Amino acid sequence: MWGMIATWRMAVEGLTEGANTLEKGGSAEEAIVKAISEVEDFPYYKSVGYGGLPNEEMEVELDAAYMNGTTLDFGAVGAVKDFKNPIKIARRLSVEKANNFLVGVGAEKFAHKEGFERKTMLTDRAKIHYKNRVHKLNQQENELTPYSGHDTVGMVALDQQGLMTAGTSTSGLFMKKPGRVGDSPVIGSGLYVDSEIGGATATGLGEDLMKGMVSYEIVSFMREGFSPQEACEKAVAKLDQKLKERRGKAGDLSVVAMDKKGNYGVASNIEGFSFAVVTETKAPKVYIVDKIKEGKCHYEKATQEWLENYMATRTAPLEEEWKK
Ligand code: SD4
Repeated sequence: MWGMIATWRMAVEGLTEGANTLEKGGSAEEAIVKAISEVEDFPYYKSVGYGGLPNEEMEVELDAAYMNGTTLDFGAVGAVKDFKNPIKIARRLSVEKANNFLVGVGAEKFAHKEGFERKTMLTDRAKIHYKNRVHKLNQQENELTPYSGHDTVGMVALDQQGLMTAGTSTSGLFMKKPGRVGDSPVIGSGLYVDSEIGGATATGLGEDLMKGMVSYEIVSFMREGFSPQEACEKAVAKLDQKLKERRGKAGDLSVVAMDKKGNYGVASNIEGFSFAVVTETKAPKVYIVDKIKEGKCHYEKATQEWLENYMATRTAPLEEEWKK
């Protein structure tokens, strides 16, 4: 059996590429790096790689992580500027004996020394998003939340040899403070994988996801014998409830998981979360997830209309509201 699951609709092209590798017997490591790089390179996805949304100072700072579920090696970068594929830097760091998680200037020095490709990651389109947001902020109080339809990519892959891997890549929260690092590169929170059990990855409000170390929690539930679907539902319901009880509200929490047999699961406390999945027996497809209700999360295949509308809105010309 082989398979791959990922957060959000935008992962499906990358996932399809990754599936080609897995189908031919390629490794889950190669598949995930290829799949996530593809998402990073696509300029219209607003929270990943090239075209990612900038921080408060209009700079794109990227977080990414990679984990090998057999050796438990991991590599991660935080707040990295102007490198084309942060996931590749994370993967490279995973083979170091120490210094596996580097941030800011340190991460950039490492990437430069290792010859990773540099690229200006701020696009004209992202600048318009930024200026429109500043304009709105000047008009009204606005809380820092994940961009609606936010797009952090998180993936879990299983190959024919039984290796499982997980990876994430994001520009984090739109308008974050310079130097802010979210949950995505934090092992246990943004992602976790153990080839003997399964893997999970999360997207949403990093500051809340980290309060529950949600990916590790899901893998722990799977270790106890819960299916990936039950494990995702339990982890999201538990954290959502805890946050509401103790803090009065819970941020966006969405997760996906796959076990070592290729069974998968998903849960979210928001409407409109989407995910993509492929297995040996199922072609790559996108599903739309309903908000968790009474501990259960339902999902349905995305309609053709939804898929077309998604791409049309992502690529539509942007209005420069700040000029009006
Ligand atoms: C973060 N979890 O940096 C990320 C944001 C995210 O889709 O998932 N956006 O907090």
